[in-house]
Amino acid sequence: EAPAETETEAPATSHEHTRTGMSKASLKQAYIDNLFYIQGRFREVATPHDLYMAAAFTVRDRMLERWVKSAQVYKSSRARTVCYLSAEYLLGPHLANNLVNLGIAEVAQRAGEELDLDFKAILEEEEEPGLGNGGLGRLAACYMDSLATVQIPAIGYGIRYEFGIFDQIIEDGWQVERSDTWLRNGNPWEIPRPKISFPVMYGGHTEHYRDQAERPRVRWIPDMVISGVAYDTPVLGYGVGNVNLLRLWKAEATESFDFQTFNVGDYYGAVHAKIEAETISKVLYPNDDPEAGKELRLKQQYFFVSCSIQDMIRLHLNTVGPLETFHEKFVAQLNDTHPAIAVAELMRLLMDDHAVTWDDAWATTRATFCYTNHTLLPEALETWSVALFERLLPRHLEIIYEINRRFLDEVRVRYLGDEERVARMSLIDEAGGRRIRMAHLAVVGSRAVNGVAALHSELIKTTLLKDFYEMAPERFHNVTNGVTPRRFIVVSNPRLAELITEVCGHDRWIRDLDSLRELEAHADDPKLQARWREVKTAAKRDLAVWLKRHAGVLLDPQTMMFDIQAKRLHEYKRQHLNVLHIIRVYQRLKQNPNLGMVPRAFIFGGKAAPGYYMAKLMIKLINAVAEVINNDPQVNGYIRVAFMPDFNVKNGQRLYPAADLSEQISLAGKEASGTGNMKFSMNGALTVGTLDGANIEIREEVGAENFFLFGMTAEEVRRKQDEGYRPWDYYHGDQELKSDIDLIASGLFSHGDTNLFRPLTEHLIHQDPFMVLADYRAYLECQDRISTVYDRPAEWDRMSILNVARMGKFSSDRSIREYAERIWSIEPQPLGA
Ligand code: GFP
Repeated sequence: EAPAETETEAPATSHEHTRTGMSKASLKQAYIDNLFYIQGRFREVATPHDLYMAAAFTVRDRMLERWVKSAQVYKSSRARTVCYLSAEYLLGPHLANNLVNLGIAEVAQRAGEELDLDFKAILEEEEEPGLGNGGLGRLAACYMDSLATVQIPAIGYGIRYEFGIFDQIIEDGWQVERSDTWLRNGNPWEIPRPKISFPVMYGGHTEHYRDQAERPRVRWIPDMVISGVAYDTPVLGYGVGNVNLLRLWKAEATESFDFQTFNVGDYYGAVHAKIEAETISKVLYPNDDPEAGKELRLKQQYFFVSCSIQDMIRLHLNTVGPLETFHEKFVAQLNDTHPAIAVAELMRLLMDDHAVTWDDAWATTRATFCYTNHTLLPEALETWSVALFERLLPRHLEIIYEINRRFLDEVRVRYLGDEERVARMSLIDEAGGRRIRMAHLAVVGSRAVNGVAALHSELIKTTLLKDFYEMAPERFHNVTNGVTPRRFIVVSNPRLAELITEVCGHDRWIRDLDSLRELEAHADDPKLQARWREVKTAAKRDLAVWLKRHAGVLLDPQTMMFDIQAKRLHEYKRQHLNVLHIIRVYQRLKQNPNLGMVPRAFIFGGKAAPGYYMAKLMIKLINAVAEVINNDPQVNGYIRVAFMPDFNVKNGQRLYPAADLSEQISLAGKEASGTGNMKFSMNGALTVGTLDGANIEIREEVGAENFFLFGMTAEEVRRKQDEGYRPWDYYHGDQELKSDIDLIASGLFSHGDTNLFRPLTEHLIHQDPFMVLADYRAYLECQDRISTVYDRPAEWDRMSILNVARMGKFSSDRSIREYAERIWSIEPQPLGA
């Protein structure tokens, strides 16, 4: 039985339904009801997880009302809708964020207190859906938040991976992967829609025939059919009534297929088919992994794309009507090339299933898709072998060939006799084994192409897609990435949010981040500076407590500068450059123990792809250096090193508020944008960074004097590469650099083992593809400047306040408005909260 009502105030009034009411009384009653009727529990026997589930359902109820209303309004207004196609959504925990967006975070907390609930513990209980690798997946999640907040009707389409990105644990300094079982205890935020399901075909062959009107048609006879079932998650905007839809597909065996097999008595065959079908949405592929090029991944991509496009066509036929207007109802954004097969799939569905002619289908397709590129790294640009396509998607291969034939004819007419250009632009890479260039398919099939920061978009035009840019410059855009201030300030850093609101005298900044400019006037105020510092120190204390528990490292939040690099492990992001700096400081301290220096905690977080050896070795190196330094009493009063295990959204939220210094040190030209750089800076960290990705724009916004810049420009990098880069010369030309690398090689950090880190040190000395050695000296000098400024608190605090004040541009609301205006031509559909 539910516990007796203990509160003294009046119970929920009759006009305030307990499933929708926002008063404290309603929330309390609803919570108890949900615990009782949905969990079948009462307080005395409820587990922490039961308590969390009841909270989640209480919040979800309040979202569903708004969701239904949004759907009704969008349907009747036939609103133009964005479909965001993304293989990844790195959502992070829902509960706290939804409380904030509903505007009931405080009242819910009070209701919780009165029910004697441990609010923090309930929030901690939530398992985050880690349906993405890093930046790209998290960007998709920020964009979902902003689409709803900016009131743009949107559907996010993706895959409901049963296992998201692996959990990382650290054993003996090495990364060990554990499978992520986020669905184990159920997911209260999703609603299964077993009736919204589509068949997805693979393999087999095509047949060309003439239909009744004697038109040439094609049918695809697959040898495998599975079905995709929709799981819907509501996405509520901040302070508005708009709720958008995140629709993720789960792969299942088709019923009919199952029954057929059962009927002929092949029980094991049927079970096998079921397992094979379900494998398709089983697991998220880690980035940079050799396995990522495998057949199953292509099956996944096609799986979610096919379900999504079929769903869009269904919605269109249900609400608006003829397929000629499909592109007026929908615009579809391709998040990288993972969903690029959508171009061929929409063509196929229009022509083969709906008897649309090639020319009309092509016009519709070209008007529907837009493509965002997220990387210039050659190894990250997707290609698929023609042979694999032929086996798996024979009909799509035919369509791609035809798109290519027509496209290359255009190129030939435009550039007479330039067959080299034709070969460069072809959708098929004929060199070596023939491969399909997914980026070219995405570009040719889209009406707009964009990069994710100004520099990146320029580099796309001058390098990666130069030929395409020359042919149709008007289709190329830049939309600099952004992040949501709801999750990354309000939810992550409530103390800072409160202080900002107090200083500004309003909380409008949460959806109008430009209004943070109002802080500028107070940047020199010693009273604000002191409180600013208190807020930072409190966040550092929280992090220190967590790291003590989970990494076994003791850090002093009071005296130490928290210097943090948190992002996927990758050589281009240059975590090893950071390590070389740590080793330099270590050596200096060993040579001169009385060296007066600013104490620093060097903190790292990030996962390495399971098959990316060098990245895993970098994790081992960080932990090995940590072990030596943290145990050396001569230095450990000044420096400590910590590796945060399992960097994910939840743990990121612990890091961003606690950073004094944000490390954004990729080789110029390699990081398309970065978004961690924005999250840190929004929380008052100062950046040490190269002129790469969005760093450049962050520096422009906050002012060069409030940003610690070092290193080569992208242009200088290119020139140096052209001249023939020789890391060997740097190694021999800089005594300190040599001694830092030699110290790693000496076995000091590996209990005398001189082989362990050899692959890393040798690679640096002889190849160094990301020019760590070339930027080493500039980085050290910059770090010395940083220490000097940190020693002058008033100056540092002022810079920190100005960083936050000038971060308006990096709200994902701004990014979404730019997409809406410049790329999608779509208007907001306002709905009151
Ligand atoms: C990629 C790029 C980043 C960029 C994000 C989002 O991130 O520079 O900020 O996409 O556009 F590399 P990852 O998915 O590779 O982390």
